[in-house]
Amino acid sequence: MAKIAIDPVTRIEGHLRLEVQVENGKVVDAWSSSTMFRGMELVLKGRDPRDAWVFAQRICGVCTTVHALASVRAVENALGITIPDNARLIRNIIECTQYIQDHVIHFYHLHALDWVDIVSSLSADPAKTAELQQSISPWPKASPAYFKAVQDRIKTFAGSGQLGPFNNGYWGHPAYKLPPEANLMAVAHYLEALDWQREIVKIHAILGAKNPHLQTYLVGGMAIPVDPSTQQAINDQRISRMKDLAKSAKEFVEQVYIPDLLAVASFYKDWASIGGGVGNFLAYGDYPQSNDGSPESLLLPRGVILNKDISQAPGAVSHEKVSEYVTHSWYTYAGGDEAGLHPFQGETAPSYTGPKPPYDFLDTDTKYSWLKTPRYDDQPMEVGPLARMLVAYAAGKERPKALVGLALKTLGVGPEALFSTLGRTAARGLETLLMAEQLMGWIGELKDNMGSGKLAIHNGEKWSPGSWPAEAEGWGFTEAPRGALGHWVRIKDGKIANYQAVVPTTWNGSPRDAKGVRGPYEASLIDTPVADLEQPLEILRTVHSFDPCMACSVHIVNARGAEVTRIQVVK
Ligand code: NFE
Ligand code: MG
Repeated sequence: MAKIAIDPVTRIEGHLRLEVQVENGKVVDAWSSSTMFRGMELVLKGRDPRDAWVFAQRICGVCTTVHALASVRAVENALGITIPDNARLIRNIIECTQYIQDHVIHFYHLHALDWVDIVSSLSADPAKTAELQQSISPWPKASPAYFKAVQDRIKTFAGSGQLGPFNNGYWGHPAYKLPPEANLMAVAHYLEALDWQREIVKIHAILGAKNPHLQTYLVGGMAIPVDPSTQQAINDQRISRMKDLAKSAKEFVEQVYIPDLLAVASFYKDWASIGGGVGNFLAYGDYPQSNDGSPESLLLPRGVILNKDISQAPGAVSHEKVSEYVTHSWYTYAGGDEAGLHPFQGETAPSYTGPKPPYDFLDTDTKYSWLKTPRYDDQPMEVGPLARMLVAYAAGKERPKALVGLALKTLGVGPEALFSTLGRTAARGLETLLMAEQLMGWIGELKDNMGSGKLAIHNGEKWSPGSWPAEAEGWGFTEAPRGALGHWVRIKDGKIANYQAVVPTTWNGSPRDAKGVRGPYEASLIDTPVADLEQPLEILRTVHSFDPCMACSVHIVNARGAEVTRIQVVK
């Protein structure tokens, strides 16, 4: 029996520590701890609710814009404010662009090196790599000379003794299974994706003035005018620029990401039975196709799946069933730490009781994380692309169902393979394709509205606090790239009385609840094989498949004891 700590887990956003107990080469227990606290919910108290989105958006530097969206929706919900159609479309386009950029970055820059051995790519035959590339996709960057140039670039890095961004990998680990040519192809796409992601996100610059942290949200709509007759607004020229960007984004997803995903997955089918997790899935759903505010209007449906049961329609979701526990978190609740609180009654009272760094292990019988523990109807829930694709699948949504079916058929595995590390990673890719297919449509609808003189972008009817009730409360749901995101706001006398964000990584990375039930990261690591305790590559595979973001999920970093990754082993 050995216990290891990985701290910090890298190629994620923020500070995550994992403690894992290993017996006979397999994980038998796991604890997930966020080692950073930020307190953004406290920053929001007392402010004008119309300003909340500007602050809430700073919860993260990765998923940024979804916090602005959840925030304006929460305030609109509290005050009964509706938005014009153009605002709905612009919000959809912004969010969809974010999914596509974020998922591609995750696959290539945060997750691929768990499966792709950079050092092995140095021994690839560039001509055979070109053959492989041409056999899986019509992507034009496919010549032997191109792959030779990529290989030379990596050799120069390696020759200088500096692998740069590829330093510190577990190269040569026995769990790497790709042939050298597949490794070289993936490395080429890692580098291409760095340039590609900078282009697609220009849609954010067009609609939001910049990225990250877009500037054009407003309670009641958006602050970017739509007007074909001026240079300062969304006009025909900007629409066609966005269409060009959407077209090349879709090409990259279709011709690079999806073929790579399937090619890599075909070597790692054993990961279709590892990393399953809690088996419950929650999706708030998103991308309204109309302005009626109904769950039925959502392109990605809302629903809850229990015990991996996708044979029937997902259950309905009510925000009232969400609660957060702090039994194992470094917070206290005024009424005691055993009961969960609904976010309207939520409290953010930090109370660190953990060890002072440097320390060996956390006392996981007590409090051990800055993450709270969200539960839905008292159950742990996995959120994210897998949850969304499963809910869409179970709801019988045609396109998601077809994409999931196609992937399963290509890999020769059954639907049970979805409940795994591989399923999580595959679902993210399929969702990216689904969204890349949608993007052009919303840009087209915006153009059509403009053509027919529908230029409204903001509904100012209830803009003035004088028209608000003395007290109001509201909730805003979105689906952030990493999963279900909710903001809850209570407004009193025109100011924020309480603000709570319950975030995807808080759901997935949560510590145990009051009953001792593990969160999704913790549960998914059970039974994971670990070949080498000093190089826990397999653990990274599963935890990376969730795409952790601790910045979002804890919303003070202790500078003491700062180290570059520490793998600590006690045998
Ligand atoms: Ni900071 Fe986030 C997303 C949100 S987090 S990345 O997606 O909301 O879990
Ligand atoms: Mg919170």
